[in-house]
Amino acid sequence: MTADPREHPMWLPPHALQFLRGRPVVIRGADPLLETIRSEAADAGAVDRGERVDAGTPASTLLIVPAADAEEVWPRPLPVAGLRAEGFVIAQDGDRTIIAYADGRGALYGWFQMIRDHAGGERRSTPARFEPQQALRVLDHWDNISAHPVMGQVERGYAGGSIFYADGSVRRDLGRVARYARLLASIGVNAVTINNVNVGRREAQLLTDDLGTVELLAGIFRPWGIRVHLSVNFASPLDLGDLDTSDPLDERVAQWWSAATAQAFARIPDLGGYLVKADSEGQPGPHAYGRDHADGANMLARALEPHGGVVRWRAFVYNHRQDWRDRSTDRARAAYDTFMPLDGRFDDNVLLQVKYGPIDFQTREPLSPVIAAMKHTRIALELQVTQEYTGQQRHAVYLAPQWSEILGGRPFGDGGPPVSELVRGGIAAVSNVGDDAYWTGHPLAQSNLYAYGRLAWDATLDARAVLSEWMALTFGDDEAVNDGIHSILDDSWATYESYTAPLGVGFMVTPGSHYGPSVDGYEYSPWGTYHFADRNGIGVDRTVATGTGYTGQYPQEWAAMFESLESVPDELLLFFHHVPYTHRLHNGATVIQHIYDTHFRGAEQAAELPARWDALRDHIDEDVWMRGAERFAEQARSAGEWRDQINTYFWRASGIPDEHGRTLY
Ligand code: GCV
Repeated sequence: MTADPREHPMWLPPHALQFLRGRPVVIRGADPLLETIRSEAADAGAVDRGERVDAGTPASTLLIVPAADAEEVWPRPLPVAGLRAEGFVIAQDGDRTIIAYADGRGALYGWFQMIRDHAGGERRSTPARFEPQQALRVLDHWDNISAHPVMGQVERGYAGGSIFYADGSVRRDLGRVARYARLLASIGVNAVTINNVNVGRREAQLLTDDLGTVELLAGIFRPWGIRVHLSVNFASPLDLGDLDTSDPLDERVAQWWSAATAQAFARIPDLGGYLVKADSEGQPGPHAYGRDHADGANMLARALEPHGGVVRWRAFVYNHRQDWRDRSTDRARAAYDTFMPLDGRFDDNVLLQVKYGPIDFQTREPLSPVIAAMKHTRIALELQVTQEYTGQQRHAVYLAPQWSEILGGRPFGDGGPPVSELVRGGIAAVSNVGDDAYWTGHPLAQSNLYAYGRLAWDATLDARAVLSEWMALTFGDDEAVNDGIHSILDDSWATYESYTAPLGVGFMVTPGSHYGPSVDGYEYSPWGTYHFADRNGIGVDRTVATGTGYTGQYPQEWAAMFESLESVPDELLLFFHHVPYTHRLHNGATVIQHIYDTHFRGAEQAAELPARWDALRDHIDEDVWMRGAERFAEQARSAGEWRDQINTYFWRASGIPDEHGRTLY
């Protein structure tokens, strides 16, 4: 399937389907997605046996049938009763395999599960039933059509230009998009947003003047069960239409959106809906007219409702023009303060899309309190696959352990539901893909894209097992690669955390680019203030007792845990408390010594990575290996930079030397 000579495959290269060569296959049903499976099967060299199953059907046949037919074609009962949308059951009996599906997507997902099973040596003598936990599993592309003067073409993109657009319009060759769509289907992603949430004029025109582009892209994603979503600009009726307002309560504005939406659905009947960043970081929104977010979101929701579309309205709203001298403003509080009063006012087809933490995709943040608080609102969780604050695909950081922790968190205490159940509006994430030869800059960053889809489908999957799956589907069955990459990636999130900002304090990055250390980079900026370090101590007092009161936004179990120094987890200490450098963590070390120890150790671990990668040289495609080698060298260098800047800063601030006498500058 690889057409572009510069492009290296991700997972599922042709040899991963080799085992299907000559295999008889029966595919039953009329759903258009079955055509996709038929052509996959043909490409793999399988032998199409039509739809009949009888005594002449070979023993080794692969059966792909609607769940209702399972009883007729399979000798034993299968657990198909009440199979939910997109679900499937797989079973094996000798050499025969069955995929009994609920609908076309279920069949497609079953097909890829069967390939995954084969790569991982999994046999299904006991039938296994699969259903997604979340109905919406979406990747948001922050792609601009024309490059933005500061942000480039893909905002926070670390893998080259957009795979959709070049030279100010949609690409002529969309072969890579088709290959991407297949990969996304293989991990269960069922929606893609094709333009940046910061919607420039040209990108806003996708809805008004350039539906052809949307139609073209939707046509490529459709055979893979993926619906296209559009980011829209709230001011479009004013900027692109002929109205003098975009007030959501003005009837003319509502009509403008209804008409634009009807026009879009006439051409793209399965359009998924709109994604909106409003009154956030300079994007327009309802506040300009004295209206609130529910007014804005519901107006769009009503335009979409007759067509079955949803509006994803982002909760990433805060004051980015704050005065650092004003100690009463706490960016962490903003989403809850803004949206909690609106709980219960959103229409059913509004999904409030909430970043996992209250700040902004940091390496370590507590869960956003909005997720547990807004009981009458459908929340969609937003993750970031692109590594804006986690090494920008120059550092190898496997993010699945972070996502597992987020999805498994229980804000109402150990007996309460996990986040994966509190979230009822789906899971979204910012994509990490671009037109880079290796798709994701760092070749190992492909594992994050893979893991995102898998965890969005089933949040209880084990992050390490998912990594093994990805490797089996990418590199085949090679123990050295499997062990070597596990040794690089398993603890990579913890390693990255240890040499960057300490103990949950966050944001010690270079302003603008967000790459590399800058302890005070944002400390005196209008975007928020993050560490309050002085000669005595460090951290943000977010307690109810003496601080900003942020801990009070959580359900009582977590509010109490975060409020008290006795129970706050070490890794979030400085997010919630301002403490002296001599404060002792639960692990026994003082804060200052912990900073020194983790930074020396983290940089040492990063320095070992090039050698671990070196050991895999003969096992991995030469070009891929070379790209990785470049990245590991940079990671080792950058980790040393972080170590020296952070340690030296806090040595100078505190005057407390390292107990082990290591070099500080
Ligand atoms: C798309 C962060 C990023 C911005 C991004 C924003 C968002 O602030 O730095 O580039 O804008 O998040 O999520 O809207």
